[in-house]
Amino acid sequence: MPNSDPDESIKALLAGERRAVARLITQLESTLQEDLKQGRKLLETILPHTGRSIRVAVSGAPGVGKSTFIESFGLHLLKKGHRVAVLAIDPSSPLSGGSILGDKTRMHELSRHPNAFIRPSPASGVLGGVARKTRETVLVCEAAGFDTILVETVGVGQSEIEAASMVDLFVLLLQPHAGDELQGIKKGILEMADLVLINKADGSLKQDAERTLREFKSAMSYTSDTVDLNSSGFLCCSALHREGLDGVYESLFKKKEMLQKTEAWDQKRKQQQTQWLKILIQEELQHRFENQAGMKEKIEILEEEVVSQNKLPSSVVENLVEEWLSGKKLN
Ligand SMILES: Nc1nc2c(ncn2[C@@H]2O[C@H](COP(=O)(O)OP(=O)(O)OP(=O)(O)O)[C@@H](O)[C@H]2O)c(=O)[nH]1
Ligand SMILES: [Mg+2]
Repeated sequence: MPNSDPDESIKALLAGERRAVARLITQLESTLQEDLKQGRKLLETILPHTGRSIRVAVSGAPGVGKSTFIESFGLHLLKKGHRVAVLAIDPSSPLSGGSILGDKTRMHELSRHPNAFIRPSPASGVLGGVARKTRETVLVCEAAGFDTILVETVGVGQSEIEAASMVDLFVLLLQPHAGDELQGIKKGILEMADLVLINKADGSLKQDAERTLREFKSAMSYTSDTVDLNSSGFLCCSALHREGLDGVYESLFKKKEMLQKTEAWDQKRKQQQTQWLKILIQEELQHRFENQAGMKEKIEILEEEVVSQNKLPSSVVENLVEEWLSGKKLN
């Protein structure tokens, strides 16, 4: 990591220079404490410039068209004068780089545009977890003037929950004939959705998509008492043919206005902030505990003792933590 002049870095970041943005994110994802410290210091300096974006998760089963949608909708946003950052959360992303890198070919128009910034998921091995890094990446992008942040979730399950904990609005993509798929989608995910889109509403699938939308809406009105049909949007679109995107845009920004009027917007962000703090406390403690000199070996010995000497695990843990907190060398 080059030791660049912090004042220059700040200027470049606030001016929205993509290289400076990428550099700080890399620093924050580093496994070296020195890099992390420097990165955090920079991030703290630019913190007053964060928070002014609309943060949107784009979620859905593999192959539903999330990346294609982000390319089309991203371009639509650019046309409307927005600056767009695209991030990904992929809890399985290996150290060699995130899967959205491959997607850059799918987002090739967007990735070349000066007002767009695309960043793959942090690797799963990074200190502090993938979601924590992505939260910080959101802040960096905001300080650099990106006013719309799109977060693509990869894989089904954990990444959706994590994305939901850091965005303002949650978009769920479905396909025509999504009946079976819907059964597989946890009800919780539907309840998180501010906007449900039936994608691929084009060609021979167009009518199917419209029927799926009708069926879906009516099924929802019977089965769900928590999904508010009036405040959630349900639309058809074609990411590939770039159709229906105006409706998506309007729905999203209308919902944003509505939430901001009722202060639900700020409340949600405050809640997310305190939740983030709690997670960080847990992670930091765990990290320090596990990385204490001799801890690994000590735990191995205790595991053996719990089994062979039939010791009570809760007592063993209590003693171990006491020993750790007292600052004594482990023996
Ligand atoms: N007909 C049609 N095909 C689409 C549409 N959107 C995406 N596709 C196709 O669906 C396939 C999957 O699209 P992706 O955008 O990669 O889907 P994804 O959800 O990002 O997939 P993963 O990242 O692998 O989970 C590609 O072959 C796309 O061309 C659409 O609106 N209409
Ligand atoms: Mg994709």
